[in-house]
Amino acid sequence: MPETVIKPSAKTKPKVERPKLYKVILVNDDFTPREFVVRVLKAEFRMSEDQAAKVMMTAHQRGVCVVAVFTHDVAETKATRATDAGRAKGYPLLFTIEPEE
Ligand code: NFA
Repeated sequence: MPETVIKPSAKTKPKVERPKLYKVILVNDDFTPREFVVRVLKAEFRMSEDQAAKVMMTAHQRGVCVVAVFTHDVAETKATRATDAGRAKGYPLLFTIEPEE
């Protein structure tokens, strides 16, 4: 018995949306100890000692350094946690986020 095949009248556009990405930025200051910045980068962003030291020194010398790129939620959570880790010790350490491109 032949089947009736109903063809969709309109094609649905396959839409695979990529989430917008955000950079987490480390901002230099004159007070937070270098070793503390490195410790926070290792703990919150799972960096090696070498990676963390490079990022810290780049921010120290240039004013800012991109730490990593994440979806909005993750970027915001990590930036907040890392900033709070400094605040808990009385340091003005600051991590901000900004949209990529
Ligand atoms: N500039 C800080 C110091 O000399 C170190 C630092 C680097 C702080 C990067 C914040 C961000 N102790």
